[in-house]
Amino acid sequence: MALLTPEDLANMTNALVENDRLITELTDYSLDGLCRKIYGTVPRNEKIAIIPVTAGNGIIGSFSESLLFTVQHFGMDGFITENTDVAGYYEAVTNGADIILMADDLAYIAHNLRNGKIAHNQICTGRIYAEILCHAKDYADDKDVLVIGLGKVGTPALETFLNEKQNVYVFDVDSKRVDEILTDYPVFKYDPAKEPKSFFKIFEATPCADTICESALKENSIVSTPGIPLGISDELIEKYKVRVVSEPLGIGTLSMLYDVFD
Ligand code: NAD
Ligand code: 2YG
Ligand code: MG
Repeated sequence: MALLTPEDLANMTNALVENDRLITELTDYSLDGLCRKIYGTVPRNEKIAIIPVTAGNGIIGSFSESLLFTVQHFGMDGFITENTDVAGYYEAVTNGADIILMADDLAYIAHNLRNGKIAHNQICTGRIYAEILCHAKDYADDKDVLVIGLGKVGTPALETFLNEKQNVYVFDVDSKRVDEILTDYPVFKYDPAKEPKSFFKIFEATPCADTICESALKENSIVSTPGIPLGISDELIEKYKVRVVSEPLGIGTLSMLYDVFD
């Protein structure tokens, strides 16, 4: 898995605020309002503990701080434990934490200690970035959506689109993965070389740049993408007046928290 770097998180606070503004413009829901709608949950003064984890490649500078910013920005009560790992877990629980946020190199989870619910970042990130497109008010009647990247984030996004009755077109550089997806889900293959098609709604979750080609775009397309780095060039954004929802950590984190709330 591609790991976040402190550079990815350098502008995270501004990006979260700016993306919340854009999501509200596109959907008429603020980010927390959209989470409330799709999960049917609300925060109830839970105390959220963020535990830094040293396993594997270790602490990522600004990771815990970015989670704390997200929690507090949306009016919730959070703290970063002074200790890391197991000692941090003990500190969190003995200090009354209701929800634990912690990540190693393989999994970033939210665990609600009161109701037992657990959430995984990849699933919740795919889901919220997909729901943003499903709720795009300008394109409520256009059901076609392109999904680029069919991995651990893209697959739950695809499932969300199908649940929301969208027509899903899929692309991945790994043709075996495309074949698996075509076998398992009622989706269409997107093949820009043989059959170009353009979309108002594009979801992207790959670790590569420039995955979104010009022929996939329409004037005023919306790209909703957790992928790092960004999959669309500045030139194409400008040329097609594309609105891009993209932020490295906070949107997915809020989605995880609403997934484990009551
Ligand atoms: P993954 O490795 O499980 O899946 C990535 C998929 O993209 C693979 O199927 C791969 O074959 C495909 N791919 C790679 N290059 C491609 C290309 N050029 N064109 C089309 N498909 C291509 O990874 P993942 O866990 O699904 O994560 C995807 C991206 O999302 C990563 O960049 C990850 O860092 C990022 N991510 C961001 C957030 C966030 O909050 N912004 C959260 C989780 C993951
Ligand atoms: O506690 C810490 O500082 C570290 N142990 C956190 C490690 C997180 C590793 N995971 C990633 O970098 C991501 N691919 C998942 C994070 C979700 C948002 N992109
Ligand atoms: Mg995010």
